[in-house]
Amino acid sequence: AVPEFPRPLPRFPKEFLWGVSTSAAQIEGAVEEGGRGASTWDVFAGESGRIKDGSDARVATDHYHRYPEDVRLLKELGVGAYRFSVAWPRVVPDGRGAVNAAGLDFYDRLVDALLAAGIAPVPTLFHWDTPQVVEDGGGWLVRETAEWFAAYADAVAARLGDRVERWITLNEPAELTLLGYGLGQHAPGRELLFGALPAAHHQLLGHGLAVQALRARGARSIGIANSHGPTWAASDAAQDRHAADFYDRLLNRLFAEPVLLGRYPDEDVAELLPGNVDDDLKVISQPLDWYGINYYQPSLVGRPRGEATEVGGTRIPEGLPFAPQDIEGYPRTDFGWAVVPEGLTELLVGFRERYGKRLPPIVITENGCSYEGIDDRERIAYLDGHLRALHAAMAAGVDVRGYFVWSLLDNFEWAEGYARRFGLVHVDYATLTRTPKSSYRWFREVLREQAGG
Ligand code: GBH
Repeated sequence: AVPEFPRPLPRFPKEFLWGVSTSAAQIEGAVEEGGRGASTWDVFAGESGRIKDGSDARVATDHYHRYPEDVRLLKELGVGAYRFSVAWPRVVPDGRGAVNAAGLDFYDRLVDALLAAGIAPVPTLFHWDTPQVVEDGGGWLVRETAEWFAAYADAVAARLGDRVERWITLNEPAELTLLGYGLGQHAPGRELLFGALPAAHHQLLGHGLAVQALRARGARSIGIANSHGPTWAASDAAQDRHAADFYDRLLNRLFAEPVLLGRYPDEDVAELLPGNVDDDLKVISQPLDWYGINYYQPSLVGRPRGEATEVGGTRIPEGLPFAPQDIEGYPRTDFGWAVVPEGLTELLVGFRERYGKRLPPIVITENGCSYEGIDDRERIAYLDGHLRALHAAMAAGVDVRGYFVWSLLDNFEWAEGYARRFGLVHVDYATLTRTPKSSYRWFREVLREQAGG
């Protein structure tokens, strides 16, 4: 039976792009097949104590072998687009140099299967799975990595560019910088605190160089997927507002402004960056066709408390100039993240106010939640609320062209392992059986309704 709608959603524009998202390291498995090289996540998950449930992503959902079934699930669902990521270590196992044709063959088959199902492929070129050899050479802390990334982007575009229309360069460079290089809770497990900032700059430079490589191959629709959320100060006190402003500059504006405005948000941060960044900012700020936003929840931030804290699964050490706090007074997902749909309206309206004409059309490239169970009414409520909030932003004049649910499938949720389930489709990890959840049937109805007259 189709779960009931709380009430019908408002109508979105006819040409609005509806989709779902995944990423390679979280679903593919088959880490030693088809000539794939090791990624930082293979190595990181192999170290004891890194992944909370002791798991790794060697098999994950086995999408590498089961992609025909997953494409059938997408087709049944009725999405117009599917956002997946291409694994750099599958395509260029040594990070630079020789292209592995067998690795590209996999994405070639996937793209053809999607097109045959009437679904637009939307590849992301980098969703955190750096080739380990690149990491061994300094990873995103060094400039060369941006250049190698662009060479890899060129190889992917050369192979898929005749069939792929829309491209995404990076996924959430903020998270890789903070969690991977700053706090060590994601691969590559470095704990450099503010010493992580060169990784932000080099990812952004990699984005700009990849845009150039894609353009040279004729790409006409390119975006980035940045994570953003409104930042709320814990109180009106100056110290809390100052801390929240710092957090906002570090996690939102540091990644939006180089791309949209061609500058870093402030001098303090620019001083921590390598060398003279002015020429790089010209590369980073090349015009995009659209700007992707991954939205999960706002951040509530106050002054430092002189002790480590844990928020939403992230351990924040003491000594930082801010302290994120739990948001009270809203429902929570089973990850502990507050459910705040109106935060999405606030975010989008705020983006338009701040960036005005410099802001290209927006696509919500991820939005979703973690809940247990196959009859997942909470996920329906979450998505329903966020789609209404998105519509409200559009009604207020924000130009939004698409919306992608994270995620099609339950998958490897990074440091959480398999404990957090974000899928519209349940995966039984013992048998790899896929079972559509109530939210899948609900979303299918939404898509039908939106497509109908
Ligand atoms: C995305 O990251 C990833 O792109 C995707 O791979 C992942 O599976 C998915 O989301 C679900 O996690 O204010 O301290 O509570 C999401 C990154 C993590 C960004 C939580 C906001 C809030 C930190 N988000 N974070 S806190």
